[in-house]
Amino acid sequence: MGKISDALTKGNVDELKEVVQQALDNDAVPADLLNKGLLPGMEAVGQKWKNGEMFMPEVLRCAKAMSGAMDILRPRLAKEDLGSAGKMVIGTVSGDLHDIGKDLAAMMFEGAGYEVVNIGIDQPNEKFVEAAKEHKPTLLGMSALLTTTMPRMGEVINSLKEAGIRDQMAVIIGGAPVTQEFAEEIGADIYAPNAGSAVDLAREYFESKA
Ligand code: B1M
Repeated sequence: MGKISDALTKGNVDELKEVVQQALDNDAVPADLLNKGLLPGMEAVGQKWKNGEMFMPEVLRCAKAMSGAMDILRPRLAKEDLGSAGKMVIGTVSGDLHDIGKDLAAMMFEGAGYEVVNIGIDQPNEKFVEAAKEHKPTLLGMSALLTTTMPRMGEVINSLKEAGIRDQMAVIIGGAPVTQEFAEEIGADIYAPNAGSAVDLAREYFESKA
């Protein structure tokens, strides 16, 4: 497990894939590789980032390595091993093409064990609602980088209410121009100032509701 965490925190995509494949070839339990190797590794990356000990290009490399390892592991994991932390639908709102922060947040959630459905950029309000109906997430995430597209977030929340499904999920929003005040104004449950803290904030939110 140490080798897996090491390769992950180094952001070494090929080494991590190789170590994970070797472990599987040696009959390691897939869920153990996830829970005892990859997830603690990704948690360490998140912490280092929050503490300013790691910079974004390194975090992106680690997240990419995590993603590559998950591609190998996913088909080997029993359904019940996945999504134990919850299910998330995430996208960038209509009119907005920025995806780096959104993808970073998606990878952090995937790294934390969420099953993530990333619906992409420039997604019309109704696509969020359709995806929420189809995937029944515990968490719906929206990203906006433009002051002109931020209002779409509130509109999506209103559409979720109209569809009668708003209470079935928590809504988390982020993006450079987004603020806590704005989140409260539009009735989002969680505002995440950065992708590193998003997972912890979601965890705290769900714990407060439990
Ligand atoms: Co654009 N852009 N851009 N841009 N762009 C900004 C956002 C801008 C601030 C630049 C500026 O003028 N200083 C400005 C917005 C001004 C405003 O509205 N206040 C701007 C503009 C104006 C535009 C265009 C209109 C430019 C033009 O064409 N005239 C145009 C709009 C296109 C459109 O969307 N319709 C445009 C286009 C582009 C590119 C396509 C060239 C490119 C995007 C490429 C891509 O995403 N694939 C781009 C880029 C790269 C930027 C900047 C330089 C960098 C954005 C970025 O990726 N940052 C940006 C200036 C800046 O922010 N310094 C700028 C890194 C990323 C990790 O940070 O996305 O903030 P960020 O995500 C953070 C947090 O916000 C948070 O976590 C992340 C990591 O901590 N977070 C979440 C984000 N989403 C989250 C979701 C969560 C949780 C946390 O949960 C759901």
